[in-house]
Amino acid sequence: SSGHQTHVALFPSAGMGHLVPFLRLANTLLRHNCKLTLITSHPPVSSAESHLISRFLSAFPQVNELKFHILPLDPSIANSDDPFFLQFEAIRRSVHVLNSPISALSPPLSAFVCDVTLISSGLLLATTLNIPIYALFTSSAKMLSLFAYYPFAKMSDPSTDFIRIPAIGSIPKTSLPPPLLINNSIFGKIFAQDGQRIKELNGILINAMDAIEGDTLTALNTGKVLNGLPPVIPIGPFLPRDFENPDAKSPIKWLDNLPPRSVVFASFGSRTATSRDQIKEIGSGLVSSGYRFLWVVKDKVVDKEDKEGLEEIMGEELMKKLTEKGMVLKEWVNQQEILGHRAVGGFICHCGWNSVMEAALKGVPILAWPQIGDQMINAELIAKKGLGMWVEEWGWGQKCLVKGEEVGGRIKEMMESEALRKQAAKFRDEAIKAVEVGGSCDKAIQGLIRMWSK
Ligand code: BUP
Repeated sequence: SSGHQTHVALFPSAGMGHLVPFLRLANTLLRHNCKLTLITSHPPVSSAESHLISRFLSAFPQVNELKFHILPLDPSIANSDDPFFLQFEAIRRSVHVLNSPISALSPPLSAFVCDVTLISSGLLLATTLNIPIYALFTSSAKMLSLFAYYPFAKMSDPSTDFIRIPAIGSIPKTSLPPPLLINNSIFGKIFAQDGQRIKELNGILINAMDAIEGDTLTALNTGKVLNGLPPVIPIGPFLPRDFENPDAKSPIKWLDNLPPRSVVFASFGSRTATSRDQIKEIGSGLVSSGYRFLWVVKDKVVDKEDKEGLEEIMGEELMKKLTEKGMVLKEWVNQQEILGHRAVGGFICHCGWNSVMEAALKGVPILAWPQIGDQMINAELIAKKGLGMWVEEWGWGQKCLVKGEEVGGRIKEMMESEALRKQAAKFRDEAIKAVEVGGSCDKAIQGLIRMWSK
């Protein structure tokens, strides 16, 4: 095929929420016979990232890994305690190191795809090589519209509590990623700097689909959000792939013996820790819901530091009640397989965008509980589209304490909602259509490769 000579470099940034979609895209490009160079930053923040990269590289030995050692970050600019944000910044500041290894690649690159937090860095590299450059946007199209419009938003205007994005609507400032409200935060600076340069890209790839965000995608692509944006190309839903399977013991056998839609799956994503007090309330909420549950607990932000046993975290009494009705785990699980299991009927989800799209692909309703970042914007979106419910009063999961009784009640509400179940099933059907041979996703990828191979 004409894709044979197409050589694409992929440059993800830190965190599983960024790495996972890059490797799923990589897998798709490999299926279309592209040659790939994967740029990996060392050392990575979490073990989850190192494990996934090794699994990917051993499944696809033909992929060229370009290992790149990040330079230590000057502590005076390290005004954040989020290890993933610090890594974003460290990668950005080390990127010149890549100039010569990238120019030396053979065959020469046909295209460069960088993370959304690496747009300035990617532009620097791609411009010297004179090749097309794309960003992979790792969140929703709604979030992309904020990213594009942000440099023009009057953030500091005290007379309004909203940001009004043309053709999209108003987003309350309290729903924005919290670092955007803090002066000089790393995240805010990246957002402003890279947002401004978005027009210099050849295109933006996004794990989105028309069935969920058609209105926003159209607004972005017709200049209604901002004039002069490059094409926004929806290539979602990304398909989870076999190489992602962890070696850890699988809860699937446990699920196999349970009735359809009888289990609640609870997970709060890969990059936040739940406070001890909130863990206990969630535990009692799950027990009081009356449903069976599968719960992935994260007690530390970075997995390498997450060492304490469940018994110690929960206390003996709660642990006993939990194990009577459910399964509680502290290790990385195969989320896609769990969501796809017939026994799972609902998902308490932090609304990281990958997880939202996985739930849509499997037709599982969501009880949204945003923790940080873009997650509240995503939560609002899925509540509006009927893929899930969102209890606005709960606020940011990292800031409030929600009582167990309340959690239990909302779980019941989600599990019993016929409307949510129907709507989620509708999205699943649309998602399946999009990824079929000849579907929207397939066509978009083929179009890109054709363009790159010219
Ligand atoms: Br935790 C966990 N197993 O145990 P998101 C996550 N995942 O497969 P994030 C597992 O990691 P941000 C686990 O399926 C998804 O593909 C999950 O990405 C998978 O959220 C990915 O959902 C996590 O986008 O942060 O990483 O918490 O909001 O920054 O994307």
